[in-house]
Formats: sequence, C-alpha cells, structure tokens
Amino acid sequence: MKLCGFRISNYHDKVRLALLEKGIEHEEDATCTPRQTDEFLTRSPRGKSPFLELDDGRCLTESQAICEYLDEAYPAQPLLPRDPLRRARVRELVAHMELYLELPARRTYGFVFFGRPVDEAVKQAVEKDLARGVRALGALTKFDPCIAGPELTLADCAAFVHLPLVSLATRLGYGRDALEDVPGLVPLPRDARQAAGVCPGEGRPKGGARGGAE
Ligand SMILES: N[C@@H](CCC(=O)N[C@@H](CS)C(=O)NCC(=O)O)C(=O)O
Repeated sequence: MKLCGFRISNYHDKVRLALLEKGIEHEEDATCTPRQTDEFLTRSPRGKSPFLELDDGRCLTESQAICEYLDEAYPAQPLLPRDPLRRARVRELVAHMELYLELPARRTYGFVFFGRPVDEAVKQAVEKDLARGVRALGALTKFDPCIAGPELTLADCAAFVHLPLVSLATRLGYGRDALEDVPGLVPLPRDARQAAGVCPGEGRPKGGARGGAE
C-alpha cells in the first residue's frame, strides 16, 4: 500500500504514525500534493491529501477513515480500545481536536506562517472558538499516561501532530499558547515520553504503558 501525500502535513503524518505504530509495511508517494486535475480527482475526489492507495489501485481518503480502516484491517497492535464506549471516547477526542482546534487554528496559518494580511475579525473569531475548543479538550483528556487512557491510541496520533501546530500558531498569532490551559498538556521532554512509552512513531514499550488491560 502507498500513503500518498507530503510529510509536513499534519493529516499525512497522523496516518504515517498509525502505520508505523502498527508496523504496517508501506510506501510513500510525496508527489501527491493537493490539486484539482481530473487524474488526481479520480484518486482523491476532493483533491486533498493524504490518501491511501491499496495494492489493487483502490484509494481511500480522509485521514481518520484511513486510520480506522488500517486498525480494522490489520488488527495486530490495535490503536482503538476494544470496549465500545472507550473506542467512542478516542473518536470523540479526535473529533474535538480536529473540528474545534486544528480547523479553527488553520484559519490563522496564512497570516501566522505565510505573512498574509491579518483579518482582525477572523483573528478574534478564531480566538473565541479556540478558547471553547481548549476548554472541551481539557475536560476530555485523561493523560493516564496517554491522552485517552492507559493505551496508546489514534487519539495520541492525532494529538501528536495537531496540538504542536495549534500551540505554535497561537503563540505566534496571539502571543500566548492557547493549550496552556489544558491540565497535563505541558510537553514532556523526549526522554520522559520515551520512558513512559507515549512517544508515537518510536515503538511500543514492552509490557509498559499499553497496560495489561487487553
Ligand atoms: N479532513 C482531511 C484534511 C486533509 C487536508 O486538509 N489536507 C490538506 C493538506 S494538510 C489539503 O489537502 N489541502 C488542500 C485542499 O484543501 O484543497 C483529512 O483528515 O484527511
């Protein structure tokens, strides 16, 4: 299978983390940058990346659909808990991070990262939206030690790629990290994350943080 898209994209990297954590062999095609050509639209109907191209040529879009497909099709090293409510909690967290944090913050990327003119109305609206998103994230996160509980899940893959961007964009755009208000979200040094086994993309701890729950 081939992961089509480019690495600087947080959505691409979320899928890549899931592939790495699950140990699924794959190739990457970095030439698949978003575009609206007829050929591209047959593979990704909205013209976006990432998408996954299976060995028989069929393509699947939307990073969360891709991650959940991978978790079901390759059940070893699961990234969703077995219990239905806990599975739903992971999806709930991902939805909150993407809909109420990453997407609003994305509206600032133009002026924050690319020097485009600041639209004050957008800036203020985003600040208000983010405050609500951060409050909700604070209410939902567990840090036990992973974001949704004892096991590393797809919510950690999402947090690992989206939250640093939201942090950076708000620090640069508003002079304050919007995520400061999420209890427990103070970034851990890399060594501590590795020791706790909560460093996605760097393999699982042996009998450690994923816990004996399953
Ligand atoms: N909801 C999509 C978001 C993917 C996305 O927005 N990708 C960006 C690159 S980071 C893109 O393709 N942008 C071009 C466009 O929206 O046309 C997913 O989860 O895969």
